[in-house]
Amino acid sequence: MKIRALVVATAMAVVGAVAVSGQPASAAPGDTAAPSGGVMTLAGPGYNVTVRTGNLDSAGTDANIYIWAYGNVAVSERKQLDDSRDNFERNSTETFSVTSWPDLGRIDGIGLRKDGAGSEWYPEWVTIQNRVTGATAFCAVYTWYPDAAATNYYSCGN
Ligand SMILES: [Ca+2]
Ligand SMILES: [Ca+2]
Repeated sequence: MKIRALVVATAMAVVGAVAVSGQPASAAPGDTAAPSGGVMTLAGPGYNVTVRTGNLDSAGTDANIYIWAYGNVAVSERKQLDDSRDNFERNSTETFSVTSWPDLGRIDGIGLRKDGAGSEWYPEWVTIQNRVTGATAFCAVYTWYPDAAATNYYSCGN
C-alpha cells in the first residue's frame, strides 16, 4: 500500500507540474510509437539454433545449456537447449528448434551458459538461422567451459 500511495502521489505531482507550466500535455514526437514491449509479444519467425561440440577428450557434457541472443531489434529470452537426444556429446552437431523468441533482427551476439551439473564442455561454434528469411548468424565459441557453472558472451557475424 505504501508503494501504491507513492505512485499516486508522484502522478499527482506530475499533473500539477503540467498545470502550473501551462504547456499542453502533448506527446513528443516518437512517444506515440508502440512501446517496445509490445514487439516482444509478437510471434517470431522461428529459429534453428545449431551447436557444435568439439571432437576432443572430455568435450561432451550432460550439463544444462542455455542460450540467448542479442539482435538489433530485440534481445531474446534465455532458452534451454534440450531435446530427446543425449545432447552436447563429443563430436556432435545438433540443431534445436526455438519458436519462443520474437523477431530479433540481425543477431550480433549470444550469451551461452552451462550450469554446474555434468562435467566440462567444449563448444566450437553456434549458428542461429531465421527460418523465414534464412539469415544465419555464425558465432565462434571455441571455449572450454569448466565443471562449474559458467556464462560467456560471443559476437556473431552475419
Ligand atoms: Ca550429454
Ligand atoms: Ca536431451
